[in-house]
Amino acid sequence: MDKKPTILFIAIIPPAYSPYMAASYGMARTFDLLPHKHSVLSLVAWLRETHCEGYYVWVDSADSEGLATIEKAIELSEPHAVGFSLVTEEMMSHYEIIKLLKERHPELPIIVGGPHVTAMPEHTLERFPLIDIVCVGEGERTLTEVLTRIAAGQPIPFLFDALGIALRNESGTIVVTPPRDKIKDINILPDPAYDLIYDPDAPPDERSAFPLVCSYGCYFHCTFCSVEHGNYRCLRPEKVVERMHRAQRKFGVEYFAIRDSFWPPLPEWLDRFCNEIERRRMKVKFHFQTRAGALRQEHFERLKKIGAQAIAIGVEAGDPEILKSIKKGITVDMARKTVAALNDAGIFSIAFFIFGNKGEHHRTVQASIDLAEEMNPSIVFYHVLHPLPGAEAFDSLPESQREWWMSGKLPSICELTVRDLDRLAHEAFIRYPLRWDYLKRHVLGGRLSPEFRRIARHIYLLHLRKYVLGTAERFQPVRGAIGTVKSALGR
Ligand code: B12
Ligand code: SF4
Repeated sequence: MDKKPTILFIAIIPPAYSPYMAASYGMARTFDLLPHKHSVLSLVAWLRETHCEGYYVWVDSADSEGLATIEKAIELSEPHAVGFSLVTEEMMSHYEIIKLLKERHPELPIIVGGPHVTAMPEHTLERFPLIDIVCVGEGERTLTEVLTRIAAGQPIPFLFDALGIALRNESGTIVVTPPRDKIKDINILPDPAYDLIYDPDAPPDERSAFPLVCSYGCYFHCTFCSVEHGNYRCLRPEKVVERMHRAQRKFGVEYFAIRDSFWPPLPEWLDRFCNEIERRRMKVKFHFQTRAGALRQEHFERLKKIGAQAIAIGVEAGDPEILKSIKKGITVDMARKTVAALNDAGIFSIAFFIFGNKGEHHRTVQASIDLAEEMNPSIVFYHVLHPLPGAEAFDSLPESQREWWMSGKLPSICELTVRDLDRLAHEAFIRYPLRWDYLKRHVLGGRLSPEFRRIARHIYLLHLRKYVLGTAERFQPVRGAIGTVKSALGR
């Protein structure tokens, strides 16, 4: 039998990768132990339904060991093409792999997709000459067509009539083809190919979260965000529960990382989701990010009962003017009410803020810090704005700064420098839990479960240690002694 059109996906996943509640917190639960790309799992599942095949290999870095692992995967899978799913910050590191690959396998076409290259298809082909095809936007149907035609022996320039890609034509000119229609009903998509990340020697336990995405697109227009705005579509809640059920039975998954930009799509959707979990008497654990103002305390109480562990919200800014200007569509008051409801329900609450949006200055940064402390979630993360290709914030950069991600020199779009923003974010982060209100709500009292109370205590103690060591370090005479203490503590 002829070999099916086959692609091998490659990713670099640094060993200590662990977002949000990072392993550096020394916690048993890191909330997202499997930072694998949902895109790869979705695409491979779709390929298998359309008479193609996909494999996935991930390595720690582009070193010789990583390369040997990739070589082995190529030997075993004999792909017709190699694929990469890329966000902006991965572009440069993954291009190192592409360079090494092309030296060894010049005949293998390199196909890339994901939010970064979707935002800059022409730039990708211009500045990264070893990339052959860019998939612009949703990849399922595009990849099936492109891969099938490549496997049938069509040279890449002949694919100029495939929709939703960018490529070089016969004369070497870069061509972006017309967009492909989106999949209208995403309920037709198969379950993600979880087998790609399932390791029978280390079956999932409650510390390993399997990713779950219930929606495509987004109907909001936040200026710092590069998702495709509009075209929001979601799975039926019963379909999602069915997927979770199958993943539990097939792979023993206990914990799901729901990775939608915001979840649930609507309160009524959530009711149906909860009903279905209860009807099936499923025992699951999960975390997700919701929007301020979307849910009330009774929702959180119900969610806690059916297994919600931690819930995050993107508050972004404490200054009402900044909040309005970034088009988040929420108010400070909505954020206050949501965090209060989460805390009252005893769910571990996480709030995200961004420092450095347009118009930011010392006073507005302070307003964010004040709001965070007033709301008093279980943990706060202050991020410095990255003006990402595809986001409105990126368009406000002068031409000369639009390749910042290639040099790694992050530009600022406000009057504070990135260095200032970094320092303010770091200091506020360390100080955040060091308050009596924090201790009272999350460590000594409140409704968190014993497990999460332990996590909050750990956060408190870790930050206290960092704060004390950091403060003492500023005094010249004790610097040496602090260095010794630090190395004794292993940090
Ligand atoms: C879940 C998620 C995460 C998860 C998992 C990340 C992951 N690697 O999958 C976590 C929490 C770990 C995470 C971390 C980060 N994320 Co994130 N994340 C998302 C989120 C909410 C959903 C992504 C998703 O799974 N979508 C569903 C899949 C099916 O869609 P998709 O990825 O777009 O893929 C489709 C197409 O793009 C295409 N496609 C994708 N790859 C390929 C490859 C080929 C060959 C082809 C043909 C097609 C194709 O086909 C797919 C199916 O249609 C998006 C926002 C969003 N709503 O999309 C942000 C988003 C992707 N993240 C973003 C960012 C910035 C980050 C971080 C850098 C944040 C940080 N500072 O730490 C890190 C980087 C981590 C990393 N190395 O990937 C940005 C990326 C912007 C950009 N210009 O690159 C986004 C778009 C949000 C934003 N702020 O704008 N993230
Ligand atoms: S940040 Fe805003 S635009 Fe981006 S996914 Fe979330 S709600 Fe949508």
